[in-house]
This record gives sequence, C-alpha cells and structure tokens, in this order.
Amino acid sequence: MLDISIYGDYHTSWCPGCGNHDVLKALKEALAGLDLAPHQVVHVSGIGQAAKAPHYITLNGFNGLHGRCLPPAQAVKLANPSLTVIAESGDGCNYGEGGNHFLAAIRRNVNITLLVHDNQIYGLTKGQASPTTSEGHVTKSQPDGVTNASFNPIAVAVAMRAGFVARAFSGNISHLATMMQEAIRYPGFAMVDILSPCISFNKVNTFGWYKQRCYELGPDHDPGNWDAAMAKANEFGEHIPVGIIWRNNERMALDERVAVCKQGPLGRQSVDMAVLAGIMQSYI
Ligand SMILES: Cc1ncc(C[n+]2csc(CCOP(=O)(O)OP(=O)(O)O)c2C)c(N)n1
Ligand code: SF4
Repeated sequence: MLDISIYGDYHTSWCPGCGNHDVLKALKEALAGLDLAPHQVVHVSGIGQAAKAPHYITLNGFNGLHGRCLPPAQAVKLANPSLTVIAESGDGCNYGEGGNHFLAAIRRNVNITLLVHDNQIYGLTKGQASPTTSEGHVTKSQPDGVTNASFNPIAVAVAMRAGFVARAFSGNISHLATMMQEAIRYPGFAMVDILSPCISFNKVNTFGWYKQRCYELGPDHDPGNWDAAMAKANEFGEHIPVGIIWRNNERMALDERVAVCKQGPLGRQSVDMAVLAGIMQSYI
C-alpha cells in the first residue's frame, strides 16, 4: 500500500464542510490501497465545483468542458490501456450537460471509472436545480419548486445493463473508498454516484438528511441479479441503499471486444495510408 501523501495536499477553493473534501480523501485512500502511483492514473473532469478535483491531487489531469469529461476519458483509455482512467464531475455536469455522453459511455463500455459528486444541485453557479434535484425542491431559480421529475442515474444505468453501478455517501469515507476500488478494478465502464452535500446551496439534502436515510447493502443483495438491482435502484426517499447495486458479469469492455483495440495501444499503432486513402476515395 502506498503512502497517501504521494498524492499531495493542496489548498482548495471548496467551502469548509463541503462533501467534496471527503470524496477527495476517499479517492486518495482508494488509489493508495490499490498501489496506483500518480504516473499510472489519468484524472479527467468537466466544469463545476466537483470538477475542480484534479486541481487538488497529484495525478495526470485533464480539465475539459462542462459535461464533457467522458469523451476525453474514453479516448485516453483507448490510446493507452495501461493507464487507470478516472472521470470525475458533478451531477449537473454528468447527467445534465453531459447526459448523452453518459448514455453513450454506458453503451460503449470502455474500461474507465466515473465518479459523480451528486449534491442534487448546481453548486458552482449558486444553487439552480440540477437533473437529480427532487421534484418540489425550492431554489432561488425555481421559487415555486422544481416541476420536472428527478433523473435517477442508478435506475437508468441498471436499465441499460451498464458494467458496474454503485452508490456511496461522502459521509462514510471508508465505504466510499471501497466502492471506488471496486469500480476501478471492474474491467469495463464503472460508475459510483456519490451522495455528497453542498452545504451552501442545498439546504434540503444535508449530511444529516443522508445519514438518516442511507443504509449499506448486505450480502443478501446479489448485484448480479438484474431484477434485484432494479428494485434497489428505484429505492430513494426515506431509505437509500448504498453499495454495489449492479454488476454486469457478462458484458466485455470495448477494449476486449474490438479487434483494433486488442492489437495494443492505439497511440502506438501505425496507420496504413493505403487503406486510409481507399476509404477517402470511396467518399469522393
Ligand atoms: C455548456 C455550459 N453550460 C453551462 C455552464 C455554466 N456552468 C458552469 S458550472 C455549472 C454547474 C455545475 O454543477 P454540477 O455539475 O452539479 O457541479 P457542482 O458545482 O455542483 O459540483 C454550470 C451550469 C457552462 N460552463 N457550460
Ligand atoms: S458551493 Fe456547495 S458544492 Fe461548491 S464548494 Fe461550496 S458547498 Fe461545495
């Protein structure tokens, strides 16, 4: 196990008490436990408070556009499969602006890990409703309460038979770190939706609110059973299950399925100019 100090200790611009601090700590613990040195990991993010995570940890980092962390993360993995690739951003970024990239990543199943800081609000832009904000939640920009049905990322991912789907709570760092490790170990697209309070702009879904409701899934839940996973995915309210909700034990990652990927890193493969010229000719 590596010493956690290898990932640095940086001053952040996050509010004291924000759940993001716990997510960052859990990520360092998870990587240290997996013996992953900074040069072996690429950390890709979008825009928002959560998306600042790569600024505060010593790893290879790439900060992209709002909602767009998944396309570059998948490209990095395909270009160099020896790297561990982690995409990390907020619920707005991943399920709102990046909603279609989220669906495409599930379908494509490249071997990367997605960490979503789900604070059920747009934090950086000061508290507008995000896709996961509950119906009826009053915000400054929804003074009569949110009228849209909230997006359930877990149910969507399980319905699409994604690779690996887990939920965690930033108030339980060791459980969260374990979920991150399981996601990183999974050989395909793995997501962890992390319930992580924004203490400044979401006064409903607080640490206390989640603490009262979150319960850990035990050995009686079989993540390989799709019907059971769907039932757990739809449980959100008075009781919220955390743990591995769904694990697809059958679907192979794109990196294992597609012939060109099996020939090694795309970045090291040579281009057959004659074949390329032939393809271009066929369009002229
Ligand atoms: C295409 C685009 N739309 C909107 C914005 C403005 N914007 C920047 S951050 C943000 C909200 C981020 O919220 P979330 O992803 O939930 O992350 P949080 O700040 O809560 O961690 C928005 C709407 C933008 N930068 N780009
Ligand atoms: S505004 Fe909310 S999400 Fe942003 S740092 Fe503060 S508590 Fe965290």
